[in-house]
Amino acid sequence: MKVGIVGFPGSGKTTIFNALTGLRAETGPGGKARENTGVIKVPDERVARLAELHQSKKQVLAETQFVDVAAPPDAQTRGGGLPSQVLLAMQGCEALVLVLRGFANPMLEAAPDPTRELSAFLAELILSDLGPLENRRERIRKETGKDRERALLDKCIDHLEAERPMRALTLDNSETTLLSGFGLLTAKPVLVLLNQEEADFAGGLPGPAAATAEAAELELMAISGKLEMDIAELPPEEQGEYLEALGISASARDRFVQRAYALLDLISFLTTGEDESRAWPITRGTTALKAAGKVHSDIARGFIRAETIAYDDLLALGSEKKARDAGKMRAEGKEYVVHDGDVINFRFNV
Ligand SMILES: Nc1nc2c(ncn2[C@@H]2O[C@H](COP(=O)(O)OP(=O)(O)OP(=O)(O)O)[C@@H](O)[C@H]2O)c(=O)[nH]1
Ligand SMILES: [Mg+2]
Repeated sequence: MKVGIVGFPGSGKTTIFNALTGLRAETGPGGKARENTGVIKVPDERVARLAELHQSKKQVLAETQFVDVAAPPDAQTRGGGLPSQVLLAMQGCEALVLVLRGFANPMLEAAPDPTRELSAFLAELILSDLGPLENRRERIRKETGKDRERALLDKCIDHLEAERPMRALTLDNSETTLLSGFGLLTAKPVLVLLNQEEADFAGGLPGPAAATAEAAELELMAISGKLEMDIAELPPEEQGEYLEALGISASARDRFVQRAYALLDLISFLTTGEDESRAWPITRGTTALKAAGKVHSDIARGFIRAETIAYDDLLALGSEKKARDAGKMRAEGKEYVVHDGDVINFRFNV
């Protein structure tokens, strides 16, 4: 699972990356050239309970990789839009955190205007999706046997031209498969983070930015990147004291991570056995076949079925055998949409 932290220069991407990962990547213009990568473990008590049940030797939590997507200084822009390296890096991510600048940055002349940044960035994403779809439509314009694909491309292009994200378009499985090679950016879940001064929190979310996010059907969350980063960089034993002094009870980073996980529509399925009990992060809507591919590409290739028990059923009944006897084990196929907490045993041909 890879989440890209994206946004315009100087919005605080690296600061927020540091806050999330507890790493110390260089902020400010000097840090621009590098793409920073860090990993966080998602707290999940279900893993420990499953490990207990099966005497697993190992417990593995879901990991989410965060990438601070910054444009290198010599980046090529595409028609005045986002640099191609940035678009490519975003395509490699399964979800995006869009950072808007809500604070006065002394390195930048422009006053903060998060509402404008939000609409401008979303427009960039739509433009970058239209390009390859239009190229493809042109290429297959006269080919026979492509009527379905042409109709699909027409539908997507009309939708995007109406300034709507692919995320909001209902597609069936075969349509999703046809589009999977395009890496469409507006199909990815997006969490919008308004990065503002701590002192500005009292006023709540600024109305215009909130309205723009709502119109785009996106969740908006306000944070103070700088404050969160300062907390994350303190030694663990001092974090508690500092939080207490600020009147915050839970660890800021944990709250932030859990919120981000939920808002980005990330869920976990579970695998368990003597070797290990493990949580695997996926986006909501992932099929059993794709989930199998997360565990191992061989499992996806030889996929037979996904033997699935809901975590709550397995725990209530106490064992796989009892769950099976009680009719709680389902044999699911490739197209099954995996739920949060599904305990899955993949059957596959080698
Ligand atoms: N006052 C204030 N400053 C912040 C906040 N977040 C980031 N900054 C500062 O703004 C500057 C830019 O922050 P970065 O995190 O480097 O921004 P960035 O988006 O990674 O910038 P580029 O990589 O150059 O695109 C730094 O000097 C940060 O210290 C904040 O919440 N409040
Ligand atoms: Mg940066």
